[in-house]
Amino acid sequence: MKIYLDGNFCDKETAKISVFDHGLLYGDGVFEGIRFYNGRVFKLDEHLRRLQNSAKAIALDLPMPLNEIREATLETIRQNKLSDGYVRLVVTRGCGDLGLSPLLCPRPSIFIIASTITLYPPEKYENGLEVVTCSTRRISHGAISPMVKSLNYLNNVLAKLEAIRAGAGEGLLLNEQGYVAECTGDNIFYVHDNQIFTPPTSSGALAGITRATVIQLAQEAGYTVNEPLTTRYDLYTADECFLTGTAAEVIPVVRLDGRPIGTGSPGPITRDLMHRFHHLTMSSGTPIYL
Ligand code: PXG
Repeated sequence: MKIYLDGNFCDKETAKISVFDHGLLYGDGVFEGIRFYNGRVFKLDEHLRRLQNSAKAIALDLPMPLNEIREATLETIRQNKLSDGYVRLVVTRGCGDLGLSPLLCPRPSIFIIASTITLYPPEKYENGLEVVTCSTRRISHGAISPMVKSLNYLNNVLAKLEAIRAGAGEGLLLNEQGYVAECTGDNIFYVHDNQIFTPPTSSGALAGITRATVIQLAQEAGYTVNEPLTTRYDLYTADECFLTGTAAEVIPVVRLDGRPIGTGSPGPITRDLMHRFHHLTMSSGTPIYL
């Protein structure tokens, strides 16, 4: 496996980051998870734009222009001769000393891994996931913005652990006001009376690229999509529910906190959108090999 690290390609064994890197010491950095399908990178420019915004929000200067990061991403996939998989693109604050100040980190580091990812067992895409509400709340806008895809994922990691310990496949995160934000690495959608809903980003949902894609696909298919403040009651009483994310794609949810959602099986609108999403991933994106 070839890893891109600060301008060079190196083997997995030699791709190392310093123990003085502030990405490791303080979670000081940003990342993107990007999928490629059928020789094309899905929504590459949307991911790069979000990376740029995340970096800007934490006052991190990207180590190179966005078009060079774009090319490095494509070249990393080429070096590994892959046509389907997952890219993890990480920018850290870089090496500093053992103090918080980012001013002591002269140069950010960037690395790009092209590999594969499986978030949920294939069976769950057929039969649906069980989700539980976590006691861990989504990080608030008053702390680090939940819009930033930062290397600080401990909140989400602990929420995921809660879900696993409760025997569920995924955990639901509420914000500090008790409104539904999203899941640990996915956005959430639900259906009432053939209309589609998803919590607004102001509730703490990441502005997911899959979320935006599914909203657009749904609207093009003639569905109404709204983004209201959402409570667990809205989910418990929904006809259908599903999650979206780069790693998850579109996956049905059939139980929340022990209550069956709708019929307790994946619903028709969920299946329709899964199908439309799959079709789009297979027929669009930035070509890797020209
Ligand atoms: N919410 C959170 C908190 C996320 O981290 C999403 C929603 C979905 O966003 P996108 O843009 O991917 O539709 C994410 C993305 C992983 C992994 O390693 C996690 C994500 C993406 C890729 C891989 O578990 N989370």
